Amino acid sequence: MRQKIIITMVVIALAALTLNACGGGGGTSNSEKTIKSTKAENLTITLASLTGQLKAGENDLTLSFTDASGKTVDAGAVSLKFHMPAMGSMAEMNDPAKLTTTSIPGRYRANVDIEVNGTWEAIINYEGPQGNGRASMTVQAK
Ligand SMILES: [Cu+2]
Repeated sequence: MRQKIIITMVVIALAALTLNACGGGGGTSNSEKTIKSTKAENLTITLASLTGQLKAGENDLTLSFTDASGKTVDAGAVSLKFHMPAMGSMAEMNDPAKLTTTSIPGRYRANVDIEVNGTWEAIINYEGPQGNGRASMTVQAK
């Protein structure tokens, strides 16, 4: 079991080196950890950050679109917002992320100010070369 973990880490490290060699940086951090990912049509949408977590306050995240082969693909116009439904006396909350493209098509920087810790629904919309789609995933801010 332990050996398997070590092998996995070596594979990740090699993958990171490979990405570094041909990706050219530019908004990519190879040490980013997945917060959550989901499928939309034939795409996998992944939300990541350095810590692998979402927290109350300002967050710098990466939103990536990959195809079935794992290749990052341009999704065109993309939006991301975090939604929390009304709870008791607390009104619903919507925290939109500011998205910027990176040097890698299909990988976006997402900056968002999360109002409170708790359960959020990350809602992603995209419109472009991969068609139009919508996906959502539940994310804990803590
Ligand atoms: Cu709430």
